[in-house]
Amino acid sequence: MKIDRIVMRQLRMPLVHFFETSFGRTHERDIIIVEVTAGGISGWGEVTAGENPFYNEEWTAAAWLIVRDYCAPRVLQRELDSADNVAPLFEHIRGHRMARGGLEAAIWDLEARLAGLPLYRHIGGGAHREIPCGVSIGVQDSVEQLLEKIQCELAAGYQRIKMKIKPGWDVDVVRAVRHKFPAIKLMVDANSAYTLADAAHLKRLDEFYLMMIEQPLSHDDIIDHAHLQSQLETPICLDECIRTAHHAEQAIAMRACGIINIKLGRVGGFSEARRLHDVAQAAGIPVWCGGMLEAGIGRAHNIALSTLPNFTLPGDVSASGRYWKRDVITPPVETTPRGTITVRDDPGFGYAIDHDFMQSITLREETLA
Ligand code: OSB
Ligand code: MG
Repeated sequence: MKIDRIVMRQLRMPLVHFFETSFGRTHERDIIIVEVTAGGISGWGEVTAGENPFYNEEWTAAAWLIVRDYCAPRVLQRELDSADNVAPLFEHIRGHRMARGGLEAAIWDLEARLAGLPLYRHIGGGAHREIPCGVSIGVQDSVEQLLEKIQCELAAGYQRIKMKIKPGWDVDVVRAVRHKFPAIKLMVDANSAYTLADAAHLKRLDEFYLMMIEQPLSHDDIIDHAHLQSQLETPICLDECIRTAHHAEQAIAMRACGIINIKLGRVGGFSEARRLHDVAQAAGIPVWCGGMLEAGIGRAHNIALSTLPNFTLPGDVSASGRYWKRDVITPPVETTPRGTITVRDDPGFGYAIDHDFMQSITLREETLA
């Protein structure tokens, strides 16, 4: 396969509801879509970086430059024998895995289409034909609002609820949720808002029999998480800390977590995501697929990834309509009343691009050849 053209587009998409984490509130997303073309066939990828360098060090404006000036030149007009050989071409670049992963995933999608295969098959997935879905609910303006939102998501069939926590919005709020919903699968995500000095406070969450506490401590500190895990009953799930399969090996060896959230962008694409999946599976550590408020292309890639066998817990991949009035793919991603997404068998990521709509929300576009 030889890529003869790359088109980068930056889209602006307002969220249906704002999304608040411990690091801030997002009202609209600025999303980079990468289209790679070989012999008239296009593959598509999405860069999952946020608008600001607050989740990790990446953000949209920087990711644009990394893709354009560092990643694209390494693959354009070059004979590639396999999408699996793309990530090593980007290893020379430090960090910026979401930017690297957006282009890498597009090339996996392209290769699947050239072979006439659905992407999930092409990456070796297909263990699940229906993926179990949970939702991630941000910090709300009031506890009543949060309870109402949870009620609404449960009514839609979602199998587990993740709520964001931060100092001042944690133990008491979780208590209120548990009181109203004693039997649901419930977990919390702190996005690195605490330190080891908060260990006793976090230990108070043990009484709510949560499925897991996601990334309570620093975004780059596996060692502190190991110290915390030794003091908690509740399993820790690592998100931000795990950028490579090797990080997962280290975290597992140190008993820093009992569960891992895999995000395609955070680890730099499908090759590393698969390796990480395999490392966790061999160690008996379950994984689930995280989300970054993706538009349809990133969402569809997450669905494909979630069909690998060790994705045994409900992830954060949910219906397009929870995020967007209109998505860039047709049909939009929808869930069954059982709180699952049915995997589609069309070639590539399985959905059609809504080109006219995408064009109408494109802020800038650049063609590289
Ligand atoms: O930590 O999982 C996270 C959104 C933005 C940044 C980080 C995270 C999230 C989510 C949302 O939890 C998941 C989603 O619904 O896409
Ligand atoms: Mg998280």
